[in-house]
Amino acid sequence: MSLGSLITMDEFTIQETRKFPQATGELSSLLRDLGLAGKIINKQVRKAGLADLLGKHGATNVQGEEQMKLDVFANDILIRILKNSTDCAGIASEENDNHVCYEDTYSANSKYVVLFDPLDGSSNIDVNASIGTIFSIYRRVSPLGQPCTEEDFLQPGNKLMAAGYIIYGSSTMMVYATKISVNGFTLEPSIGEFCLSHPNMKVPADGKIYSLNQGNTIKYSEGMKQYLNYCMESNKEEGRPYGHRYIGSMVADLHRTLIKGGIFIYPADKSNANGKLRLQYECNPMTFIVEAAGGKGSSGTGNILDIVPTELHQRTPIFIGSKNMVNKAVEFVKAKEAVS
Ligand code: AHM
Ligand code: MG
Repeated sequence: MSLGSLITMDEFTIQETRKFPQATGELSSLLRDLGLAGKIINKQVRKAGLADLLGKHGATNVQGEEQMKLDVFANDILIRILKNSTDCAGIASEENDNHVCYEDTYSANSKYVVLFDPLDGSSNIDVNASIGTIFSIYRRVSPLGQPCTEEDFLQPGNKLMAAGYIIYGSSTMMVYATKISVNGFTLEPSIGEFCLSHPNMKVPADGKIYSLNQGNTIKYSEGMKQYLNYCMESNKEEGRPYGHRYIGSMVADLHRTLIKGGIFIYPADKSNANGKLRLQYECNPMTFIVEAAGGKGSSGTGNILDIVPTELHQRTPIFIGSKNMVNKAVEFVKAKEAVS
């Protein structure tokens, strides 16, 4: 494709917004700000090995996890860019204990709040594997003109206005979803713009890949163990045994799932009743994206998007990806729970 025929993410978003006469353009400009943060983070990720950006930062975050230098850099950039944005009332980050309210007049009058995991999959940073930034955008419920409140950030996923991710992989891509579609944009480095490369993304209803940390099997429930056996069992007609792929970076594992189909699971286990992944920073935005693309996300007991959060950093088990595969996995888990 020649440079002249590319559609930039900004052009695309503005064209889409025009379909809704009541739209004010604030959401588009917020997406542009997030894209800008993604470009800056991308620049640092690409030269991390040369710029002394690999390795640990020396501190731990609110969840007791060690922060990497790039985690801290990405978090600072997002907080700063969204503060300068005229369309964001405040943020909540996986790396911060509490939400942050921007108290200047522009921000206090902004109707959106943004939540993010600045650099997901950070254990992959030092080994040069794909990592990503995950974001979600809610319309605030607190009154305009005043600082935002924690309530704005504790909304269920079914209230999301938009969600997306930026993946720093073999190329850099930004994928974002609104309720009506999911579109992917690849960063064209020569012009520094995300350009439409994956229009109207759809998750196939079935897939042939299961993705989870199989090393944890000993801690899984009986239902989960039986589902794993099902995945590994031979059944020519159903295309089993399925292939197993696990990068250990949710963004990367789900980007593959979005394109090729399959299932990604981070279940509850004997040591973690709610699994590992965070509802507000990882599971809600990813489920919103996958559902807008025709797939499904479940906690094993219900839809992820229907969970009403009670705290910012809460966790949930997740089964997400191709609809039929998610239904099957949840069937196994539920059936076993019913008899035990
Ligand atoms: P992080 O937000 O601290 O990077 O942790 C989240 C990551 C996910 O990207 C990934 O799916 C999961 O942790 C991998 O965990 P595990 O190493 O237990 O398999
Ligand atoms: Mg994460």
